[in-house]
Amino acid sequence: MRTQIVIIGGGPSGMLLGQLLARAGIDAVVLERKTREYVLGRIRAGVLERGLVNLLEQAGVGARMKAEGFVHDGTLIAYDNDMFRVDFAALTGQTVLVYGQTEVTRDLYGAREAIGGDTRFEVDGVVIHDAGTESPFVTYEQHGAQHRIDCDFVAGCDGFHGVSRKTIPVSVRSEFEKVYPFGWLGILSETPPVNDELIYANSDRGFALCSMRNAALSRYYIQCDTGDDPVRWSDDAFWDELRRRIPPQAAEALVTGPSIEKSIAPLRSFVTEPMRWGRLFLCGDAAHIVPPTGAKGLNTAASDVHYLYQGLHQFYGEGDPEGIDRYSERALARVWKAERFSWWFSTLMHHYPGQSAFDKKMQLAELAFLRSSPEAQAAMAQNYVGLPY
Ligand code: RFL
Ligand code: PHB
Repeated sequence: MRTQIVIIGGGPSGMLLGQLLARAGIDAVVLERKTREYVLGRIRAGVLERGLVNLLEQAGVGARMKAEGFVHDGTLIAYDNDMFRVDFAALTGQTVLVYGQTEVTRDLYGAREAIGGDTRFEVDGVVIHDAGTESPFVTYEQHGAQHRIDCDFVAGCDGFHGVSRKTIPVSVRSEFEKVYPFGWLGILSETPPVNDELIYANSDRGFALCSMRNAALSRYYIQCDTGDDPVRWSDDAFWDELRRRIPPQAAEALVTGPSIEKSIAPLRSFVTEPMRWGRLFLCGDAAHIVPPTGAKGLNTAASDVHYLYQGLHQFYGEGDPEGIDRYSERALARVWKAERFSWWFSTLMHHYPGQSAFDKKMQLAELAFLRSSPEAQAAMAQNYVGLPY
């Protein structure tokens, strides 16, 4: 068969791109390795920038997000048993929306089904052929049968472990990586959030984050060792450790309960360049990873989708390749700024194994500066709410 765009990966990047293309009358087939239930079972991002919110509205999936998402106009930063607030709305005139990636993906699946979009689940052995030529095609296996799809372009939206990035020859690919010496142990619990805004906490015992999905569903994280295993953490042990890392007034207000999900995520900064090779475009985690501090992963995936969608729209609508030709350059310019912010915020907030007393003093001095300087807070807020596309 033939389609205009083969999208590899049915995560948020692939589904958002598919939906925007469909609304512009551009055909795409989405190939996803897992089942729909598996994808929707992954608990990931929770904070959406305005740019992503706008794109979801443009894709026609804004209704539930608008009704159920929580507008956050600031965040709390804790250190030394105390907290201060960064007021996004006052400093930037903008806010963020707390609405889970699971719900975003569910809404996108619903919308794609409603328009009869072609999404193929449980595909195996995806191979991208001839991406360096004018006539690429993709082969894969599904339920024991071999398939081939010819297309104009391939969008590699298959996450960090996908095949798309590896299809770009090593001779043209440069990779930049930093692996942090810790991970995040996260739990989801059906308890009211400890606070109506997120709390990012720097403590001598390690970083902690109090987040949420809705008024009755909380998401908490604590920094852990990279080799740690979630099964070694009982719920009680998690809650006790969280209480020790957040200021006393938050620890006292914390409502605990059984966890309904518990997992560990490693922390990594990673960028591959270029994000385009011939007729293959990389989007989202397939091209870059950020540590979750600052909530930039899904939001940076969204800015890629924006640039790629604009480029394809310009190509099919006006016959002008300028947008796809400049895709990699435009996407990377914004990616690197999100990388910088996530790296800065991670470095500021975590306890590093073997951290010297001097390094700890540097973190505390920077936190004290951030607390006292409206200009420093404005720079932080500007990055947190999302840089313009
Ligand atoms: P995904 O979500 O990894 O989706 C890729 C999809 O491709 C499929 N796939 C394949 N399909 C076919 N053939 C193959 N060979 C394939 N290989 C893979 C996979 O099954 C999958 O369905 O990438 P995408 O779409 O680019 O989306 C990126 C986001 O998921 C990611 O950036 C965020 O979740 C990162 N992130 C956060 N981002 C934010 O913006 N705000 C946050 O608050 C935030 N919190 C987080 C996070 C990530 C976390 N973890 C677990 C990594 C919190 C955590 C704990
Ligand atoms: C989340 O709610 O999962 C979350 C929120 C903010 C972050 C990272 C993760 O910086």
